[in-house]
Amino acid sequence: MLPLFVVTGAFLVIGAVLIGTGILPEERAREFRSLTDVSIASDMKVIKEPTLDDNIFIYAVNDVAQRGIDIAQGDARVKQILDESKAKEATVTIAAVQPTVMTDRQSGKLLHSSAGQVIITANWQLVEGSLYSEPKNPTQIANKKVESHQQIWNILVDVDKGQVTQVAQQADRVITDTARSNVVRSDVNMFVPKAVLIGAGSEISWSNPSNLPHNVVGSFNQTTALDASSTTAMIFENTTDSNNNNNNNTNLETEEVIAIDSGFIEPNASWQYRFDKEGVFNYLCTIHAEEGMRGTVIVTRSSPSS
Ligand SMILES: [Cu+2]
Repeated sequence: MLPLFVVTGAFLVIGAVLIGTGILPEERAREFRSLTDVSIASDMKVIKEPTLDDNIFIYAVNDVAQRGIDIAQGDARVKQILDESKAKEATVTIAAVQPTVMTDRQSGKLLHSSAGQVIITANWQLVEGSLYSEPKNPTQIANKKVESHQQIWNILVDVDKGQVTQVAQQADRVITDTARSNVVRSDVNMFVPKAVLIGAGSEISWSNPSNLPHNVVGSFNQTTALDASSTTAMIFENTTDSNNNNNNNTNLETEEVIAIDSGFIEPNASWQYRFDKEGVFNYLCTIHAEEGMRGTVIVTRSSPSS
């Protein structure tokens, strides 16, 4: 199998490359077919993957950028941001997208910019005013009011001096919507709801009511038989589980990973995918990965009674 973090890494690199071009990412990304056009080889470093206790995802575009994260994490203001986000059970993404590293042609030495940038994004969602922390079946929350919140901080660091030079908070984004059955809304720049739980054979539709294109890219890890009681743990534990040496294996299948790429979902368009087998699909919008635009679909065995 292809480990998820490798694939994810490649997707995140796309985002980083796009940021670096200065062209609107949406325009550039229009040309991409993420799964075929981009080499997986890169300096991209996933520093921390989310766990059940600590839903923080940290990555850096290269080793020098990673120093920016270390510097940022030592800063009191950044610590406060992370503490407050944790209290809200937010999904946090910390992305070090700078500095540029280049090779000096004459000396062959690696050069880098001392101005580092770290983007921290906190996402959290509410259903009828309560934190949406456990994935639910979309039919359970259909017609209920869903609020999706996103806060982004731009942290500038001086990599050479080892200091945070600026902490700037962008305006909060809030999306309020009425949940619809089996629809995930792809908006600026969040998936709402961020995680859903469905039975095998169900179809999910990703709508795009925003004025930007988005995509749905990731690995559908068709893991062993799941039941709803173990699904929460599966969100984060599906990446390296290769030792399914369970003897009680009548319902177990060979682990199989399907790479899924929606291509562009244009404004006012939608895209559907039917999940025939149980498993976990962790995905992101490659264009807005650095803003934590990611989601999860958990597919359980369809209930025999339904
Ligand atoms: Cu997007």
